[in-house]
Amino acid sequence: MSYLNLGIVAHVDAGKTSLTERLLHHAGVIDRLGSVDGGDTLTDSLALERERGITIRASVASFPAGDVSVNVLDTPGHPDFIAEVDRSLAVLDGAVLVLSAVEGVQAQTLVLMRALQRLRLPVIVFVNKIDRRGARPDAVADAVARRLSPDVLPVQRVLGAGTPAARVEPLPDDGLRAWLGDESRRGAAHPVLFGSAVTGVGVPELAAALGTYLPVVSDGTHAAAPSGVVFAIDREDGRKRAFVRMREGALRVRDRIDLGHGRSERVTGLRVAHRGTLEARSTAGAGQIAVVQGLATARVGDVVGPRLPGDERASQFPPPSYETVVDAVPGERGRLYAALSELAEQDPLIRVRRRDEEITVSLYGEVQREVLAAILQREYRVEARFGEVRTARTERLVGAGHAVEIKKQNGNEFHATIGLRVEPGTPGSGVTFELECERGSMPPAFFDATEDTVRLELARGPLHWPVPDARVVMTHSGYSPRQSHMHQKFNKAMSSTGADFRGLAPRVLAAAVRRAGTVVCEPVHRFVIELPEDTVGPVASLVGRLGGMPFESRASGSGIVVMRGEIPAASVAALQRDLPGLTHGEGMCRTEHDRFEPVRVGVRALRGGAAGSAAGSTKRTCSCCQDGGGPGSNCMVGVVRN
Ligand SMILES: Nc1nc2c(ncn2[C@@H]2O[C@H](COP(=O)(O)OP(=O)(O)OP(=O)(O)O)[C@@H](O)[C@H]2O)c(=O)[nH]1
Ligand SMILES: [Mg+2]
Repeated sequence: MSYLNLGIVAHVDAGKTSLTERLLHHAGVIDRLGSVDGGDTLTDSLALERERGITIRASVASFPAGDVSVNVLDTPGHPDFIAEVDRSLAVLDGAVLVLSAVEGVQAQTLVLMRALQRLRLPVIVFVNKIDRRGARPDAVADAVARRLSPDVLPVQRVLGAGTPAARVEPLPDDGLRAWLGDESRRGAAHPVLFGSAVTGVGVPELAAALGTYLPVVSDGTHAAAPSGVVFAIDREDGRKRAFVRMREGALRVRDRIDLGHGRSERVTGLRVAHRGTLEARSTAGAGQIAVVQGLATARVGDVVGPRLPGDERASQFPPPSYETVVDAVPGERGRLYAALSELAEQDPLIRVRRRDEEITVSLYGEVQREVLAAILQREYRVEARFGEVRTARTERLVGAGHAVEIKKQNGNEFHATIGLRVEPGTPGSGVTFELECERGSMPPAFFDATEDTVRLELARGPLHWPVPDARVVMTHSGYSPRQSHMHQKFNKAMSSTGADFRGLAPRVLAAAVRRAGTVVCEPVHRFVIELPEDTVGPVASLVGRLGGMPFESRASGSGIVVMRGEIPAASVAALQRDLPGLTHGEGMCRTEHDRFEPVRVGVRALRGGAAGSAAGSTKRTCSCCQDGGGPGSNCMVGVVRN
């Protein structure tokens, strides 16, 4: 058997779910054609998706196309749910990039095409909605060639565009078709097809094109050890399920599999996507999507069994730039935290932090927040109250700092000696913990207690934002061995316990961090704006007013200018809001997280240079920070120094 794992990707509302429904109907997998507007498609199955008419979770269905079994992943188009697309991209053999023949190339179309190109994934471009009034299939095909990739070739033309009678006709094969097949299967060129997910025109042709222009995987030998990648986690009746794209070998019920990091689990149930449903099977082979039960510790991104080249891949999209505080009625906070942690397990790009009574979640935007609130209420029966969405800031160490406390000296009431030196870590390096003292000088449990506490405490720096990157070195250690008075039991008052190290470490760390000093950083986005030539001046001054900086504006022909630059993430919403008014509705902007940069006081101007940060240039002492600062205060920047 041959398989094709196919992603349907596009800007929001281009028609991915409608097209998926059509493909399933055409293949005879569903008898009755559902519609997004009627809220009864197969792949938008969540109640929330049906009510809102948008896709929130990627979902899998399977249909036959010739002798190929296609697993289709219908993905969300709204940028707040980009993490779903990211996870799907990890397991695809090819994609259909859908455009609307009316709206043409849109912001998310460009973002997605770039990610597909980086991954060298074969792509068929499908120009949908040719029946809708205002459809301009030829102009859209030109825009695809100009803005997405010059290596595209339309293989059809459209007759009667913009009317319900619109139809497609194959272009004569001028000898290029065989070449296009080869190039397309290796991701180097892309055919352009047309159609309508509403009238069904062009859908049989698209189904037939899948096997021609996209590579298929044959399930090959079952002799190899089973190997695959976990790309999604969800729960069914409270039981965790892992979605695994099989790469090699065959996975069987009752197999014990290695998930890495010393985790070994037994498969207790197995299903595969088969036609419109998930069907119980005893094995799943290469190319199939297996829904596996029993993997209690599985996480998205885990490699099941032996690692193969390409299994480990970085996220194609930047982390969320926003966050919000979440609260529940007293007594429900524990349940709220448990629910959020479960949701974060399904979506690794959501980070949940808890300090004292405050729970914070990171987010891509407002729509994601609304959806999260609805999921908490319906699936977990927790009434969550969300604060305002604000940019997720971080603290960066400015220099090195050192602090030591010796047991039972100078007011140290703990049976523990801890010395810690902190130094700035390179952005993105995370927290590292090293020992400069002898590992054998103390029971390992006390080192572990110190390290765990350090990591926990760095989740909130002195200005209350997380310190994501730091090198922490333990320079001093000491403990009181187990002892007791004659004929008495172990005496806690005389001997060290883990609690002594957990109690002392926050104090030593805080002193070291205070000496090092921290600066508050905010996410900065890179932007690309396409706009009419006569609107460059007003748009450049809008960008400046919002604290951003245009770096270059380049004419790209036909009166369109491409402006590049950077802007604080906090201003992106205002830029998106004001752009249409300044550009006769024609301006199009996409932004992408670039880096964290120290927040400026007063003038929110960024440096004129390219990427890179200059923490040193923004060092200021701010009295309000020393009083606490952080979220909720008016403070924009703070360096706390002893
Ligand atoms: N006229 C016309 N309307 C279409 C066509 N395809 C989809 N639509 C309509 O466009 C709207 C969005 O369709 P969806 O299929 O939900 O689009 P989507 O890309 O899945 O949207 P998200 O998943 O939310 O990103 C619905 O109202 C559809 O009925 C088409 O070919 N022609
Ligand atoms: Mg959809």
